[in-house]
Amino acid sequence: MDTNRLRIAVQKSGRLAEKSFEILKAAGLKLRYSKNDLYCRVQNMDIDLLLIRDDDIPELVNNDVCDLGIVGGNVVAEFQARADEPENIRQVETLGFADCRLDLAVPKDWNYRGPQDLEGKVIATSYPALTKAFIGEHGLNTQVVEMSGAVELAPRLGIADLICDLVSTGATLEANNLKPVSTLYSSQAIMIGNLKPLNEAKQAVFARLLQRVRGVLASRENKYVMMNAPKASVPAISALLPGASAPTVIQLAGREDQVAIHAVCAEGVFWETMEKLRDVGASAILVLPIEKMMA
Ligand code: PRT
Ligand code: ZN
Repeated sequence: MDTNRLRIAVQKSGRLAEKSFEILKAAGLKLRYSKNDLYCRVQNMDIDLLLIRDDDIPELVNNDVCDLGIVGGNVVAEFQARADEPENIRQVETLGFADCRLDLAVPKDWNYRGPQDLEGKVIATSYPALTKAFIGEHGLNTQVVEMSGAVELAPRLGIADLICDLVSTGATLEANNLKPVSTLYSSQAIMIGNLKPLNEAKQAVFARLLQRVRGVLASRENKYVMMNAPKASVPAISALLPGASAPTVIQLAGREDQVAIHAVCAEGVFWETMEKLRDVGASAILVLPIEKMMA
């Protein structure tokens, strides 16, 4: 094991895998791997990827086998809620994909009024530690049955009265005649790291990687906006540009009263915004994606 190469744990296949690779590739990592590989050596940086099941990622970062991991916040929260001893994990960055919620869901015909209604009931879940923490907080006498999958079937099979499961669109609950009543945890993919300081070589690679990952995330959120306008409209236009700091104003050649305005907008630029810009005098409005950003 090369102690100077940064090791990152990534889900091998599943809901996180593709987007995790996408971010790393966008950060400039040259990756070559095949479906059966458990390990991927990055060709142009001192980084190795370990391709594994998402459930194993917190533990591998916690015990220092990997320096970093990309995993759902829900899996990390469950790991932390389960741990008997303090763990060595920290969140490095939120990555803005794989959004979901860990919800309590009950049969649709329940008239759920609050946690007190869970007294004496049975909850099926793949997240027993987070579920028990919720029960503990509310001082309830409620039983938890751990299931590794198909949790949504539990009420129908008579295994449990209700469930605590991940929800994104809500279609699975709907299909099983269940409704969400309470959110225990709001999740997205996160990058985690070990608390122990890295050696000098790894720290340098980590700093570079993190700056690039942040640049990738920022470039996704930001748009480059350009337009022409009469000089007098500049204040009104600046006020309309969402999340933009001072725009660049350039004199148009041969047009005394006309300028070009360029700005990086930190929020979405919608058709409504473009229509308002046009109403205050802007023309030839362009909204462009940004490929890379570095502060
Ligand atoms: O094989 P491995 O163990 O690595 O993968 P896995 O099967 O355990 O996990 P995977 O790939 O399914 O999910 C990985 C991570 O994706 C989760 O830990 C979450 O952080 C995130 N994620 C985002 C989701 C969902 N959305 C999601 N909808 N994980 C699971 N679901 C399931 C949910 O359990 C339920 O069965 O999808 C169903 C609900 O979806 P909707 O759209 O019908 O509400
Ligand atoms: Zn898993």
